[in-house]
Amino acid sequence: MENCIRMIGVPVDLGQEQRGVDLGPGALRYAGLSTRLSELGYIVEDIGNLPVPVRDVLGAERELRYLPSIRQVCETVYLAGRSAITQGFMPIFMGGDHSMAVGSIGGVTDEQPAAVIWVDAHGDFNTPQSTITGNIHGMALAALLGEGFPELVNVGRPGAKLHASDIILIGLRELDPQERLRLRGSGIKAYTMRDIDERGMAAIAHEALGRLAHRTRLHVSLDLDGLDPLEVPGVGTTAPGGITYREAQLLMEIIADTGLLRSMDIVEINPILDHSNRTAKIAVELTASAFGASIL
Ligand code: Z70
Ligand code: MN
Ligand code: MN
Ligand code: MN
Repeated sequence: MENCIRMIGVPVDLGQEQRGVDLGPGALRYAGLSTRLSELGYIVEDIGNLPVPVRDVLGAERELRYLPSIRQVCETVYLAGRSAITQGFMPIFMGGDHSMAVGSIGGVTDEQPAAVIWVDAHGDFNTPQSTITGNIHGMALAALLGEGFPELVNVGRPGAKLHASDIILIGLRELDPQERLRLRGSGIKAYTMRDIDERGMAAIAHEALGRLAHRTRLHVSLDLDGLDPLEVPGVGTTAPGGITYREAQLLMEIIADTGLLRSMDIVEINPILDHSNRTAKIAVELTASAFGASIL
């Protein structure tokens, strides 16, 4: 059972403004995610896409930033994540924007806690008070720590789903002013691009995993905008100066070595802004490495 992966599509684009991230699950399927993981020896089950309302029919929710629908999607994702774990599967949640992580990380921690490595250019640590854009994908991590909209904080079960010590951010380079202050006061360990440049990804990956050693299960939340947009152009919010493909590969390989990876999010892929599905192809390779693919 250690050997079974369940792919779960979450075509949600309600957490941000750019059109196209709802096409992420299809892009990952076309890029061969299932085949690539099967080749590694996993039994892979794709359960298709979870029901997500299309924003074009949600006019009335626009002013609410689609909070009611995002909450409903996250409840559904939560149940799917919890079921996958209790049935012995390792779920891979294919986004969609990062708002869905409120459900996925909530669901996979329903029975047992997990540590999270959150790869992102952004902190996603805004609250309704600190946000500039109002976009809920920029609030996902805060909600998981119990801060912000109660509708998100209480998805699946009441209250925070993670402790600050359970999370490591890697790839950070763009924070809103209030978000920055919040993150500095949070106790969350974040490795910025400066840290990666100065110390190298290998040192950071090993140190990060050491800091998470109090947990026996690991979840990777991979926002593709953590990578450099020169290599990964198909994301909604591009931030220059990101993690290289090679650095990301190394991080995933070092994560795989722990044998602790049990679940993963792949989010923010925007095939409309991409070139020949390159971003999804890179995401497939990174996922394969996280699940144990090695060169030799
Ligand atoms: C900004 C906001 C964000 C992802 C962009 C950006 C947030 N801090 N998150 N892309 N995944 O709108 O709150
Ligand atoms: Mn994000
Ligand atoms: Mn991001
Ligand atoms: Mn983004």
